[in-house]
Amino acid sequence: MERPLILPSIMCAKPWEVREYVREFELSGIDAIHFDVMDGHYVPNVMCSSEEFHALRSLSDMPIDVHLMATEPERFIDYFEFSPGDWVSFHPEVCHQPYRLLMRLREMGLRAGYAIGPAISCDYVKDCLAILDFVIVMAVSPGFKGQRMTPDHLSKLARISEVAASADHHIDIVVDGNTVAKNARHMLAAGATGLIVGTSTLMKDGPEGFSKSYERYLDDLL
Ligand code: S6P
Ligand code: MG
Repeated sequence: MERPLILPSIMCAKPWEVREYVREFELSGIDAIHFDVMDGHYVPNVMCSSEEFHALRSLSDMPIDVHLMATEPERFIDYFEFSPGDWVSFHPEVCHQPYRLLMRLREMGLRAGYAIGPAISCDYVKDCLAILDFVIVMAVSPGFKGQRMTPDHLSKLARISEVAASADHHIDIVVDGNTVAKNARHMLAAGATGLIVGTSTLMKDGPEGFSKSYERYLDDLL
């Protein structure tokens, strides 16, 4: 089995741990830093501003994966100075013109994705297959770290993976939420190609343990 993409979720770091975590991420060779923007409207929580995004960028050139948990995500794009190769995803059901926004992100040289929450139709993926670079499939309701995988997540993930596999280009399927090894094995079997890791896995013990836990986690999965 191929190594899955690993994307640590920076909202799971305490502010004073961010610098050291970033150093650990670089040593470990993770694939992108997951950055959760929460607007207090689409989700009942507020997290990760554009200022914090720019501070993070000043620490590292690694790609940043911006997950916009925001109503009308199109209004947020201009606040971020993205770099080519960054990832940006949004929840299509709260975007007025999701197709147009995906196209715009791609034209900006970014990887464009949907984030699909529980209870949100897989048809969003089907209808934009030609222009999606990745899909974040949420194993939890968006808004908080430290939640449990929903009981029907794996079957939904399998349905989305099957749809994505019918595209004529590669679409990454990345799971967000509660990706502990015992869940992640099933997630990979259901077609996931990437895992967002947070408090339930590699970021529960602080930055010191990250690289070791990262290796152990991959050994457990492969
Ligand atoms: C949740 C957010 C996520 C979390 C991540 C936390 O709304 O989109 O990216 O940060 O899921 O991971 P964990 O291991 O605490 O579930
Ligand atoms: Mg997220």
